[in-house]
Amino acid sequence: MTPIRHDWTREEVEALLDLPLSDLIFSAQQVHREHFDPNRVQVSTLLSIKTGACPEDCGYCPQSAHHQVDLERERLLQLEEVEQAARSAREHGATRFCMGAAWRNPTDRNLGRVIEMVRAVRDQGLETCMTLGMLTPQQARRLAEAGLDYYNHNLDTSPEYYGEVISTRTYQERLDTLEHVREAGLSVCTGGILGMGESRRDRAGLLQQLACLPRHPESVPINQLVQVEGTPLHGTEALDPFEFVRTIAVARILMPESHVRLSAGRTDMSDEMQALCFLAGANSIFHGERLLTTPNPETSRDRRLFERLGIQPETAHESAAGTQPQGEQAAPVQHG
Ligand code: SAM
Ligand code: DTB
Ligand code: SF4
Repeated sequence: MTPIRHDWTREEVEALLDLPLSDLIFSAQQVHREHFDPNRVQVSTLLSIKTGACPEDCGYCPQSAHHQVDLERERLLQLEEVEQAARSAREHGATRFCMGAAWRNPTDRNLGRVIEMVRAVRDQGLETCMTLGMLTPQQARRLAEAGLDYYNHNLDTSPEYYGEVISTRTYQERLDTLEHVREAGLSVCTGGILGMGESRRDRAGLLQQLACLPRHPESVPINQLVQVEGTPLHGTEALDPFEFVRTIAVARILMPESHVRLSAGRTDMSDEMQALCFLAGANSIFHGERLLTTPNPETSRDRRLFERLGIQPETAHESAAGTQPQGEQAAPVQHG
């Protein structure tokens, strides 16, 4: 069994990224099969519960008030609208419902309203995930007490490249929120965005940060930049698709027990590219025709892709088993 490490050096991570692709995928597949059924993929659906007018200046994001983007702002949704969207997500096969708000951080009053949403979505038998910006330790505890399962808070890129993309907060603030989330007992979802003009060394830096957290995140979303007109990163040179696949494979090797999510950007990927990502160890996706504000593949295309690849969606029970403390997971699935 591959040991779980938290002491990866940047050079070690870069050496993995530099491997011949075939060797890299082979290693990633070996690790993947030790810990997961390779033919199962966890499925989540996203809903933007508060859209646009965000005070942060993230260069990739259509929801920042700093950029001129053609986007309709929406206030915090009503509870009934969230309940309806969750019902539809469940009917389309999602086991987790992820709610995102364009906030730097929630106010305590807003937190009260999102807590009602967590309770309502849980009552429908779905796992819950929220991404609301920075949290204080007390806010993280309130969410955990309400029964929230996951909190998403991305590191996005390497510590050195972060300032090129965002100026309104620091990398350390991101790490602090992740610590508050972990200490509150929530499952952690954190990853990044590729294709923002970063170097391979930056991608290694992001992966090193994630893999050297005191406990690996249960979920690691790897997004490909969705280029939106009016954002500063619109027009960035597209990333070589193999570079994206390599990053997924290295995330799988570094964090053997984590779900690695093939996240934003699938609309721009061929079915063959997505299949390569699954081969490299990706084992979760966002399903549903919208991410937060941008398009995601049609549900019929995803269904057909799963059929063609022989992939079954993970059940809620299976995905909950993956959130046990590290080294204490259920016995790995045997194949062959
Ligand atoms: N405001 C909160 C925050 O930033 O943590 C939560 C919502 S924010 C939209 C969630 C994540 O979406 C960001 O951390 C970023 O990684 C991702 N994201 C935003 N815009 C994106 C884009 N154009 N392409 C890919 N990922 C994007
Ligand atoms: C994550 O890593 N990707 C999702 C989710 N976590 C919240 C968000 C992607 C957003 C893509 C741009 C948009 O649709 O606004
Ligand atoms: Fe705001 Fe989150 Fe978008 Fe940054 S990524 S501008 S914090 S919504």
